[in-house]
Amino acid sequence: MAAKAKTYDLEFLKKLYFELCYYRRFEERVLQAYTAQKFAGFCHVHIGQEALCVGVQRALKDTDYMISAYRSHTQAIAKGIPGNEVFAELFGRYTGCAKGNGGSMHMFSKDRRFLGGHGIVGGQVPLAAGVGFAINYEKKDEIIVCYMGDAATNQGQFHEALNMAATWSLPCLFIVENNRYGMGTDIKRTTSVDHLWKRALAYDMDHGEVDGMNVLTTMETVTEIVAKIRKTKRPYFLDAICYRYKGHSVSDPGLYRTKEEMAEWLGRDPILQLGEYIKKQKLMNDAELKAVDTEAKAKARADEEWADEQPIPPEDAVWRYVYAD
Ligand SMILES: Cc1ncc(C[n+]2csc(CCOP(=O)(O)OP(=O)(O)O)c2C)c(N)n1
Ligand SMILES: [Mg+2]
Repeated sequence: MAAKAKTYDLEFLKKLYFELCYYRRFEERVLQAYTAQKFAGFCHVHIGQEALCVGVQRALKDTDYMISAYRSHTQAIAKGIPGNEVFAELFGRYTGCAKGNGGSMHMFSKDRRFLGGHGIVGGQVPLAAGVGFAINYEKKDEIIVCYMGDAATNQGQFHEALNMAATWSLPCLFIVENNRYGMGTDIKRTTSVDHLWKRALAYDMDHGEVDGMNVLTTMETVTEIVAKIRKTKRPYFLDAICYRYKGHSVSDPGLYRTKEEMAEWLGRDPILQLGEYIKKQKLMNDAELKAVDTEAKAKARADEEWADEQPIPPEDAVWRYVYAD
């Protein structure tokens, strides 16, 4: 782990470690539940990319907004939607965060300011610019974080939205979760630039790159960026380097990746890295780290068990929420 000047106390590091483990264990249960046909539709997990969602959330206020793509179960939890309501949403239950209407790709909470869960690649990017416009219009101090995948940066609407965000100086933090693949396609085959932050140059937008596998580096970098956005009201484009350990979706066996590549990235596992850092600081030992993980596993299990008991929506609910109230 990058040795930063800052030091963190045990309680804080333990919380970060718990969150990383919880998101991992949560998603493992999601995969098992899908395989056991407890729910249908698409299912994209975030396993391997947890450091980003933990690190970014630490830099935000509850009043900030977040919007994302379809790989967003754990981002929704990080933004404050309880894990049991995310699980219930996966199962299409009435107490799910979107009343069972959304499912895996469409987590949503107006109260928690998590504005989806979007299945159209890049579809959330202009929406984020719109929210940024509204924040400015209402003269608020909030920002919006807009996550997207690397492939989304080849979408037309991405470029239109970045242009407007830069032109109108909107308080948007665009974060590319650069896991280097769009479904099974290596970005080298589809993308003209070697570093995705270069996309921002075309719009004269502030930009940077971060090791998105390292939770402390991510948290520190994003905290600085968010402070800058609040101060300057200018948008920022962050290329966050990361890797997903599972297939694009549950139906993808991932045959386009080599064992060597996978092994290299497994060596950078965010949970492993933070654990090593904590041990090096002599704050916890292996057994204590394992106890945190066990607690995380139990929480993920309780979320699913709660969701199992929840009611399905009543029949007339199918007619509700078709149009906004
Ligand atoms: C406009 C559009 N085109 C194609 C698809 C099909 N599709 C779904 S996910 C995906 C790849 C996206 O990859 P990336 O943006 O890198 O996100 P990741 O899955 O790696 O998180 C594609 C092409 C879609 N959902 N929307
Ligand atoms: Mg990708």
